[in-house]
Amino acid sequence: MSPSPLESARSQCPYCGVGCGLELRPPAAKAEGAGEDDDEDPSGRGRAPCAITAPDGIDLPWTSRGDRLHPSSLGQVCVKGATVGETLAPNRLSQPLYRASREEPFAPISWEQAFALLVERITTELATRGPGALAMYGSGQFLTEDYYLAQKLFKGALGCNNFDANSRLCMSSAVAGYARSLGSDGPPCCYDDLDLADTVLLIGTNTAECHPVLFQRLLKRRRKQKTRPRLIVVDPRATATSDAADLHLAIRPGTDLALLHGLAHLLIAKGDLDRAFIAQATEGFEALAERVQAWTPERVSRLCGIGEAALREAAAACGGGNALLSLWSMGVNQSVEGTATVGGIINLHLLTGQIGRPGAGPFSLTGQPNAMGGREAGGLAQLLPGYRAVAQAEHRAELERHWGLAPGSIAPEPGLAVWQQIEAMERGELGLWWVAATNPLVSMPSLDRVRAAALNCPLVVLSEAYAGTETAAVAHLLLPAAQWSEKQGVMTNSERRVTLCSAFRDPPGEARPDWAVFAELGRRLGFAEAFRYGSSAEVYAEFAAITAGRLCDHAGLSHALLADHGPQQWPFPAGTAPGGGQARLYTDARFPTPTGRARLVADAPLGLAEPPCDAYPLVLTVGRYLGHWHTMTRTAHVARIAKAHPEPLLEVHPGDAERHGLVDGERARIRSRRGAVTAKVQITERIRPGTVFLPMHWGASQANACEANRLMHELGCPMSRQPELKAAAVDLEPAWA
Ligand SMILES: Nc1nc2c(c(=O)[nH]1)N[C@H]1C(S)=C(S)[C@@H](COP(=O)(O)OP(=O)(O)OC[C@H]3O[C@@H](n4cnc5c(=O)[nH]c(N)nc54)[C@H](O)[C@@H]3O)O[C@H]1N2
Ligand SMILES: Nc1nc2c(c(=O)[nH]1)N[C@H]1C(S)=C(S)[C@@H](COP(=O)(O)OP(=O)(O)OC[C@H]3O[C@@H](n4cnc5c(=O)[nH]c(N)nc54)[C@H](O)[C@@H]3O)O[C@H]1N2
Ligand code: SF4
Ligand SMILES: [Mo]
Repeated sequence: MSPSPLESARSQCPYCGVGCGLELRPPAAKAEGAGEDDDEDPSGRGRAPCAITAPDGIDLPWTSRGDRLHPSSLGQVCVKGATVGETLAPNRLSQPLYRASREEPFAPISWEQAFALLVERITTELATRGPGALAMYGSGQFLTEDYYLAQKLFKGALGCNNFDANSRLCMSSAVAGYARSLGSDGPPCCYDDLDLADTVLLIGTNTAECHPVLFQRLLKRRRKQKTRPRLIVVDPRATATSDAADLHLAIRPGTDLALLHGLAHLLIAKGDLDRAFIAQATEGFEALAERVQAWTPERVSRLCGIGEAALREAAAACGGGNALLSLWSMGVNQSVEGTATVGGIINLHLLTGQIGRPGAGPFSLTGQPNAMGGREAGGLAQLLPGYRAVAQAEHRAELERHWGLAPGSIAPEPGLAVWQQIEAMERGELGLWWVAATNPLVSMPSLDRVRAAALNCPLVVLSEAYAGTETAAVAHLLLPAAQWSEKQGVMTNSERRVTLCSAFRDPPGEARPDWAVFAELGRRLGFAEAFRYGSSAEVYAEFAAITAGRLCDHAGLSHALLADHGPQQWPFPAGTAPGGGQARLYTDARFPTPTGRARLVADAPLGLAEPPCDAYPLVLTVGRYLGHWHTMTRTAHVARIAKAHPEPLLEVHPGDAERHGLVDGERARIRSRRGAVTAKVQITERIRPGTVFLPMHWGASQANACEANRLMHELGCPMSRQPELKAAAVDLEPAWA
């Protein structure tokens, strides 16, 4: 699988959903002077490191640089992509480990023994309690092939829809919102729209730090065109993103939907609408007009805590026939009204006809590198592969035919979303909780409850690439995973572009690709034919065929085509010529709803699930730093990143700091209804009064640990089941008090 030592390899960056192309070079090639012409973002943060330090050639880091041939990123990278080579070898899990109880230390076992344990547990549960006692919690960091085989194994072979993924914490409101308004999931835009938009509305997204290469693309155009695009940022904090904005609406957390209704109110009041588009391509205008009537500029500006003039300015920039591009991520999705807020964003586009046109559309920025592929492969508890839904009988029947299963094999009820999996464990209803490529003991809300629930499950399995993660502390069986760079497969980025990620290094020790583990288990559970694959290319070929005729049509794609012709956008039906994928969806203003019309939705704004009160007077919001990736299993090993972000800081407004007796640089205790953590205080005007911010990255196993999610609650959006990970009510006090 590995290329000869001097070749370079091409892949998609395994971090964020921008999905930049990377060109990877082995240590020897680097030593020959490669890297001097690195292309990186103009901020200068992306320079690839000088990597050769160790004496022996095997574990030397590969180096990476932007792949100029990749159409999504055109050679750009950020600091994470540029340093990924340094993260691949250190601290890996290299053999299966097991312990019968959490009181014992882990001991090595063979894969043979590991599979025997899994088969025994699964067959026992199926025979006694049934498939409902099994659950898997996977990840947007799976390859599409990993995702697809997990669906085929759980939802198909085992008749168990309890597969959910960390995308539940990330993209599920976008998935639900697109489906509700447009009839299907699927971001309709492409990155070229960044170069064509007149107005870019960045709502609940710190694009500069979390999707840096896209943000640099916006800035590059601004440097050239001065007044275009106009940038409007909606975020309770000042961020590197809002620093570049023409207009920063620092709204009170949880008031996004009211703001969006306020914008719709102004557009309707001024008749600043695309009436022909509304008449031909939408439904629900009257109900929306009635709903937003009450959201007057006065009321909205008071509730959101922003000036009325700013609100009017934003409405004028969104309307006026301007090409409007909305970008959003977790500040919108991670909310009890996440799906409704996504609907509010899409409303603006439908009212102004700004969708399916160059430079325009509602563009959800996906977080993880293959969150999109996960959606395509059916990787949430209510989905099936090919943008299909468990609840639809004809979709289940199609999959049963594809998979050669008896009619009725796929259970008709959606499975347990991840928080429901936690509750099921609390009640003792799960006999197997299999976690793969995610670290829930850092990233889930209500962490103390998650920990106790996991300890109540008799077999917790963790498929993981690295040793010593927080989730390993609650596991019985650790399966060493071959990770990106060591397994071949595809990922889809935010603009629906599919990139083949090649295997260019050998996995450590006995580590295996996740898809190969799922296939082997399927064969051992009695599905020898259905899970007989010679390679991941065969797995992908099967998946691609299943998507034929669906919106996310991959049927014309294969590993071979992607290797020969580079990354391609879907829809890509069979017979499409390379480069012939579709850049934008809905260019004909027809939508995949029963009527062909998109739906204007009109929800009542509800605000936060846990609003501040006398006992917990502040809103804690939790997000990300530029350099670190989630729970730091990879980025903690990069010296340059650790130096840039040595520790978590609690951002507090000066007035709040004074009220709570806090001193800059000293430690504070942050308390919510669920627990308390401490962190160093950073007093700053950049955060809204009444709001404080912590990063999500430092779990219990890190130096400077600060388990922010012990404070967060699990209440989620009723439509998407996405938890409100952006807001919990907290109180502060000096840590020495
Ligand atoms: N550097 C880095 N980049 C990443 C990741 C990473 O770990 N590190 N992870 C990737 C993943 S999986 C994801 S999902 C994305 C996340 O990307 P983003 O969503 O951009 O990142 P966050 O920092 O979680 O949150 C974005 C902003 O939401 C704001 N916010 C909080 N509450 C509200 C609110 O009520 N309304 C509004 N409008 N805004 C609010 C926060 O102040 C924050 O600045 O990043 C991806 N890229
Ligand atoms: N309060 C708060 N909480 C949040 C968020 C927030 O904004 N605020 N954001 C949420 C969001 S959007 C997300 S996406 C989650 C992210 O949270 P997690 O998914 O828990 O974070 P990661 O650290 O990316 O975890 C991925 C794990 O998979 C391992 N891994 C890497 N590659 C492979 C592989 O190929 N196979 C296997 N088996 N393992 C592999 C890594 O070592 C790592 O331990 O956090 C969520 N939690
Ligand atoms: S912007 Fe995202 S995909 Fe691109 S190099 Fe940075 S982390 Fe990787
Ligand atoms: Mo995410």
